[in-house]
Amino acid sequence: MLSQDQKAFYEGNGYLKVEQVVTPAELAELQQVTDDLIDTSRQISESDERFDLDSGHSAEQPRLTRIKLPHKQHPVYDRILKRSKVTQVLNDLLGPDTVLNTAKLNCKAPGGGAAVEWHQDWAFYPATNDSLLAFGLMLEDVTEANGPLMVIPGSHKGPVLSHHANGTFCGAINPDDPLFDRDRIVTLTGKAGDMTVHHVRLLHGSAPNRSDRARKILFYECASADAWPLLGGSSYIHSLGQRKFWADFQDRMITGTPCFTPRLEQVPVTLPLPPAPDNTSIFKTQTSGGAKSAFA
Ligand SMILES: O=C(O)CCC(=O)C(=O)O
Repeated sequence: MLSQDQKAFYEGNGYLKVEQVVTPAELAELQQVTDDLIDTSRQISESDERFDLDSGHSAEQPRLTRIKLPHKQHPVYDRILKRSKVTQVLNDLLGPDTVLNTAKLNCKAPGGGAAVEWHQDWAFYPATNDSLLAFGLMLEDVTEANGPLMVIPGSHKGPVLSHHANGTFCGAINPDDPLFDRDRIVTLTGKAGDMTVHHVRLLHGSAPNRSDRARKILFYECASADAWPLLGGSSYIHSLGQRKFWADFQDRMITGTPCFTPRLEQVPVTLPLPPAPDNTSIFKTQTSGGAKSAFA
């Protein structure tokens, strides 16, 4: 699926955009299922295990920051990861044995949908090696105005910056950190059906949605099967007992064979502890953990 040039680009820059990775029929199905789920959220007035609500959410006007664990809410999200061109991109970048750590559908509601402060995913979920990446499949067109993902090319090869504020894990870097080089920011816009890939150590963030159109990106956080998590910032997998973990793990294998002898690499790790007062999502971690905003 990917050319040698695309693989080399990912290796050097830590990110990649793959155009039209899903077929029009797959995209239409994903959009329909997502719209139906958003419709269901009209029935609730507080965030729950399925939805994170944005301020201003109401039955008349549903506003979500996130659909949680979409692959557990409808099989189409699981199928796209396990049996589509997305799967081929994954194998091209991580090899034959791959596992899903988690998935989320970040919806930035029109007119203010929350920013995601600059961070490296690695700070949330360090592992025995850093063969991990996140896909961002665009379910709507993403423009400069509706809160696109922004990245710092090559930062996956640099240091892991502090994601603590006042001694607490706040899930974001300090925008005044001298190692944060705003001049090198690249913005990843695209059409519905395009997909971004970012390495687990790449610095990235996204601005609020300043447009009148929703921004819906389906994120899959994937790993090589030999990269075992040390501690996830807030992932449900760490609260499962061994038997439930095992059953869940079988569902999370994407391709190939599980690996029970983790590859241990010399990687920089700071555990995401102590946790922020509310660590139920990245938005809550950053807000309640006292992260300084780069977008204020
Ligand atoms: O939704 C976004 O723009 C970025 C999301 C992200 O980086 C994350 O959830 O880790």
